[in-house]
Amino acid sequence: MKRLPEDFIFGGATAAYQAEGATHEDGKGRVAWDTFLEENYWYTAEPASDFYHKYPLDLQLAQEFGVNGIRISIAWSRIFPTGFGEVNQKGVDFYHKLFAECHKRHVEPFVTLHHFDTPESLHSKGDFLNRENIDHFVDYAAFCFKEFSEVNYWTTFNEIGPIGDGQYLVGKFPPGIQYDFAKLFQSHHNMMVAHARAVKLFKDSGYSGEIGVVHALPTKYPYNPADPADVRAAELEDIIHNKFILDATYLGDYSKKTIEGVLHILSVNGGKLDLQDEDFAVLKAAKDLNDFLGINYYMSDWMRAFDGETEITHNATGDKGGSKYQIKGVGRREFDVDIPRTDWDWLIYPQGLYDQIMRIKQDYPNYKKIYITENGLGYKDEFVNGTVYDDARIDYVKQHLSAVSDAIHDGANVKGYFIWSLMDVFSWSNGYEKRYGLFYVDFETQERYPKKSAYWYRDLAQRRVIE
Ligand code: BGP
Repeated sequence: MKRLPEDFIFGGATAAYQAEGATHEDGKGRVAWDTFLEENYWYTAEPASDFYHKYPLDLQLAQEFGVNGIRISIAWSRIFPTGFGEVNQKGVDFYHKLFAECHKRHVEPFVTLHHFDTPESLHSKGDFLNRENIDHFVDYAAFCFKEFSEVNYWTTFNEIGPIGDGQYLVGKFPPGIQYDFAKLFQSHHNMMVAHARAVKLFKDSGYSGEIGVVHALPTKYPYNPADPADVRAAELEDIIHNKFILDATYLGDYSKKTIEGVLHILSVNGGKLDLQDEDFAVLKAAKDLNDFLGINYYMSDWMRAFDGETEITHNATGDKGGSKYQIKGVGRREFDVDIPRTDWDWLIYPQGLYDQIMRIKQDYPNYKKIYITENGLGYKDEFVNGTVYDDARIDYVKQHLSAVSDAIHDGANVKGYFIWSLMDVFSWSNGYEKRYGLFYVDFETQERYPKKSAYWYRDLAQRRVIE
């Protein structure tokens, strides 16, 4: 039996674009995803979970089921429809009402400024590859810090890593570019500079509350730990997805090992980076100011050395075995390992969460606090008798919370856990069939139904005991 700390947050996570719907309502500006989904996928962000209208019900359910924290993101294009300039008051009013409802229900809002949804007008000019975007983001952040003084926990970005990965490596996010490592690292870098500038501004302005960043941190292991080539493959893959952005966050610089790995990847795959001296001054000024790190953790990967041609196939449909990931001079993911995996080929490995938390503690001792800001099981839920008997999800969460509890026991400062997701939402590149919620959403009627996991989570939040 393991017990979680008294002040632990048992949260649920959402994101504006995946939950709100109402993409054309009350003056919201377009985002790049609107067009990208229309052109490339079989679904759109309508109706999503209609959180724009249903949020009072979702927060009521959260309160009733013991959920005392919620991750919410602000849609940048509801506040500034074209990314900057004139403010859309209706968007501002919506978020004031939403945060008031959170407080009324004693569900603490953890608010993210950017969760994949750059306004289309800015995205089409290069998104964060264009340094002007950094200024626009910081202006938008400054507006929000001042306007929404009722928010106590701010996150600048959700998952800088997967944005670079989705936009420029796998190509499953707009603008759908593949295998471009220079763009990937440049996007990581420029977004980290934007993060650092926003954090510095928040602290210099003397706002109360806390600020941090949410990184997705999939743990990377060598397929054969005794083979130095596999060890190297895991290291390089870790640099791409984790170490580069962690170094920027907590060192304000890239370690020798990191930069050497990046240069190797670029020498094999082509491309050059634009890293300016003043960027490092900005990163350094913010490196000790992060109040917390949010970790999104779903899976680990096992890497083998690989020198053939780069090829990545994204499994969007949940047909197990449909994934391929091999990068020249980096490595390839081995899916045929003795580890359970989801229908979307995500390898379920709770120990990876423990290892990742302990890695932060050891390699970046200036971290102050960690929240697990996303973790959960994507599943083709079966709706029977007005509910879902999602024992697999309960088991998944239990195992990961157990790993969190072990990390706390071993000295890591972890203060909360947000299940992805509070209610069902749609998945960016997998659609409405991949569900994660504690509450089942009938996307036609927008009715909510507590799943078995919701009752289990309520009991867990009450007793704080993992059995
Ligand atoms: C994270 C995102 C979330 C959510 C989650 C599940 O990367 O922050 O927005 O989508 O992953 O991923 P997916 O929807 O691809 O299954």
